[in-house]
Amino acid sequence: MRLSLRFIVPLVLALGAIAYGVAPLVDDLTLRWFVRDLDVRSKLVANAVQEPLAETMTADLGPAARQHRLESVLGRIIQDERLFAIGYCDAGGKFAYRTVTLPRNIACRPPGSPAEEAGRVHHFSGGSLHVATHPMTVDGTRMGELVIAHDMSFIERRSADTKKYIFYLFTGIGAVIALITVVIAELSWRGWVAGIKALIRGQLLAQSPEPRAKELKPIARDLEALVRDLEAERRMRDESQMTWVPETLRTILREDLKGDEILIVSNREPYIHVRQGGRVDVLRPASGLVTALEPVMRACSGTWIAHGAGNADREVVDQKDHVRVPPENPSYQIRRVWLTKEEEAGYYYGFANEGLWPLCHIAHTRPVFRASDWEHYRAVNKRFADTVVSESRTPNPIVLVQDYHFALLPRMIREQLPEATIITFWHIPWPNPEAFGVCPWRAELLDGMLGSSILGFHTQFHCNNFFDTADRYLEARVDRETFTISYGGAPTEVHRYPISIEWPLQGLAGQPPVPECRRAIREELGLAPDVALGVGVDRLDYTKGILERFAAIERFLEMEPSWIGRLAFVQIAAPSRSSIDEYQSLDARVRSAAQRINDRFASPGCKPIILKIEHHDAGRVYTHYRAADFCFVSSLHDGMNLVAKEFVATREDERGVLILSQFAGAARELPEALIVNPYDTEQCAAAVRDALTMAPDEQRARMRSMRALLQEFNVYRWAGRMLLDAARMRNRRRLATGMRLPGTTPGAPRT
Ligand code: GDG
Repeated sequence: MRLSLRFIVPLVLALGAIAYGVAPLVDDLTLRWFVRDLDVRSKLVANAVQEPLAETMTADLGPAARQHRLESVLGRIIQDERLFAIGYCDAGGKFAYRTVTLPRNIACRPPGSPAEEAGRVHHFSGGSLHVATHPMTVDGTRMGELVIAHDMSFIERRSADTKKYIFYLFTGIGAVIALITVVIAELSWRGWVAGIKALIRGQLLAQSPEPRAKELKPIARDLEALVRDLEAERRMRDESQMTWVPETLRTILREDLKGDEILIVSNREPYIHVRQGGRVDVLRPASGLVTALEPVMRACSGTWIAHGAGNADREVVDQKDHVRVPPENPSYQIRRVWLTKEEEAGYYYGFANEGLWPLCHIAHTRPVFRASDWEHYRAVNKRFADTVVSESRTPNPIVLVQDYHFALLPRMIREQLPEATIITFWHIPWPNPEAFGVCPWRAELLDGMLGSSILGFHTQFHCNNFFDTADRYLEARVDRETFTISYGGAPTEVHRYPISIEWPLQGLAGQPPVPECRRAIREELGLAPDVALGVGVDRLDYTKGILERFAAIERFLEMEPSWIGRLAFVQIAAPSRSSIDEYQSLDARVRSAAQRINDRFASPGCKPIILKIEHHDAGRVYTHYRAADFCFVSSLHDGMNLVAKEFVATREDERGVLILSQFAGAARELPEALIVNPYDTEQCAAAVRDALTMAPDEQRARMRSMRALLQEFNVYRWAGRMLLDAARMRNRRRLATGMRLPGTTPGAPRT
């Protein structure tokens, strides 16, 4: 049905019903008014004839003369056009006179009948008459009764007219109301349709225009949620259908990003040149980040900007500090940024690693904030921002900023390249607002990070903490529904991108079979073939909970002395940030704890703790994973923890048990591990016992499930999801700048 008819038809029906109900009421009312009028009129007539009639009836006249006079008196009155008939009843109750028009069935009332107050209505085939009787008295003596009949046809005519007018009135009112309604409805409808269209387009283009009509606000909210859900669903479906290999990233770059320029900024470089003896070697630091992002770089021939930290780095760069890598097949370039010793001490060791690292990890190590470190941090961030700008060939590159070393960088880049798509990934946890709030430069850090287009954390928990922190310390609009924070007008999307490892692990290719690894490592460590082996692999860092892990092993051996001499735990601890006091102290404490436990529980040929504080190459690390019966990850706090994932990935035999701290991001993805609280020594010791006694079938079931997850969510998917989100943003921007939306401001959304 047409929109206007939808309003008119019910209106007409309602008005018709009202008119139908009102007409008889009005009719009845007017009839009563008229009857009352006729009563009064009859009384007037009766009063008017009272005197002549009394004279006639009392005069000394013969019957014929009296009759004649009576006719003359009453005949005059009957000339009134409304007065239809008249009669006079004598004292005996008989008509002494009646006009011929008085219907026969109207008779005189019996003598002595009480006087009538009002007339009666008589209905005849030809119409209705109002008949009133009035007693005629002379000197108080009742002589007879006057019967006066009024024609009521005029009332019926008027009643018909009234009905007609009521009909016209309602028709008129109906027409006017219908017209106004239809015009308003039509205008509102058009407004709503235009508003909804703008909303839909705004949503699809991430413009989120404020609906002009207030009544569209609830629709806008629902629509926003719907579009978001649909988009997330579609993304998830598309992502699951893709096979995540390096080639997939290349396809995304080619098809979704249309070959846009990509720059990566990280503190650590993907290749380090070091002079060893007389020759320059190229080292590739074992890092998940490099594994994930290198295929991106190789595919787009982009530029990776990093601190040139190798002692031969300067020797191999060109005049613009570029070096092409990978050495065997150069396909992208590193742009090295040089830092003085003071800058490195202030920016890297100082503010980043003595300030931000303990600030973001709840590991009960006090952060140290020095104004001089902060100055270096700011200056180095600025240097990197300027480098990004100078390296950028286009006004809108995609810049992938890595980690807590560069919190200020996004805003600094944004100021110089407002069109850039800046994706910042924060590899470490984000604490709650109270913990973060102790930083003297908290607002500056938040402001810097919110220069990003997209801000990524490993877990939703860290994203939520970031929302709370921004909400607490900035005048920002935090929208948890759309995962955006608007600060200074432009929104930053905050999303969860759990990092992962490559699948399958390339390093596995050269690995001997698991039984061979078990045999080789035990032999190497001087252990009997049947000694159970646990493994821990970490940078030597206080957040990794190495001391808590040792305490658990110690407690386990106290609880289960039968395992003394049958269990060894090998801890690989790569030296890290060793110029920082806290790390030196940790080194000493770890060594002494290992010594103490070994002193207590060592037996011939089996030390319970085998501590290897040195860097191992990746292959050696994997062999240890494969040789172990369990892997113990006891981080006090960890963004993700790749060791847990690597251990699972190396166990194609589907054996081995993972003990995993509940405070590592990985615990959210790997619930099949034995999840522990590293602060709870008893619980951790019990987990060691459970791991050592777990039936092979259970080990297999748990491993299989964890391996399936890692296969599906590998590191290429981690990088790919960020690139796809960048592509989605850029696409929206292109559409938005291509077609200006009604109701949107000319300030384009940030991408
Ligand atoms: C940060 C976050 C997040 C360790 N020792 C050696 C060695 N490793 C390798 C491991 C693993 C990597 O280092 C350590 O990665 P984690 O994830 O465990 O920890 P962080 O270094 O603290 O990394 C963390 C990560 O960023 C990624 O976002 O998961 O939460 O803190 O790959 O195998 N590798 C070699 N020799 C060693 O001695 N080759």
